[in-house]
Amino acid sequence: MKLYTGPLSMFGAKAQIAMLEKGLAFDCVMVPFDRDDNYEPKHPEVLRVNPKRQVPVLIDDGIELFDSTQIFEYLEDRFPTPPLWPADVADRAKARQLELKSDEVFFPQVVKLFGLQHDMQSAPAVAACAACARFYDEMEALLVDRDYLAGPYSFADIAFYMAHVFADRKGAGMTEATQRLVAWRDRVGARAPVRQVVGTMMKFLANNGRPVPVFLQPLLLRT
Ligand SMILES: N[C@@H](CCC(=O)N[C@@H](CS)C(=O)NCC(=O)O)C(=O)O
Repeated sequence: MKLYTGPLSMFGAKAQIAMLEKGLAFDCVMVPFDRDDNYEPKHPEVLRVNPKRQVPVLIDDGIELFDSTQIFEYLEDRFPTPPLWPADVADRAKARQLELKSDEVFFPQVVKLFGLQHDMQSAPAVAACAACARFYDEMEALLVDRDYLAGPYSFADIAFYMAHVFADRKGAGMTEATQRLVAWRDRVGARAPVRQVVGTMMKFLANNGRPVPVFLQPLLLRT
């Protein structure tokens, strides 16, 4: 199996973590990268497989897929153990909604901040940070009776963990106001696949002279 991703790809990291959680052996191809939100030059395999010209792309024995969520679904169908969606149909539907909300409701607020780093006091930046804080409150409420967002550890946790790492990088991290969520962050962040993928990403940032979120700085000390 071959996974095409980028050194700072939030969506690629989702796929990478899931593949490691499932104990899969795969080659990880890092595509050329120039800035956070636009990679040039495009890798020819990415252009061939993905009309959206983005990573991640997964190639497995004739199956060629793009989009991290589609990759999650394929991984679960092809490698059901260990499961990363809840077994119960209703719980599974809720987990899928959470995963989608993380990518398509929360993360777009973070993307707004990419272009506003020079002016975090501006009205659009303040509004995006407030939207992130409201989302954190929503996730905090879910954790009142469980350790993970959808019950058992799932793709929903992987997606939101990665999205929130980028939110923190861009000035909209969670705070002590959401203590259960901070404990969730520590719980997810302690998993070996998460440490491996996020640790590599943080080292890439540090080696390029870019800031590393405070809560992830201990990962830089690992050999
Ligand atoms: N919905 C897609 C989003 C993929 C995406 O936005 N990929 C980014 C990297 S995180 C990308 O390739 N950006 C580079 C570009 O568009 O040039 C997914 O879940 O995979």
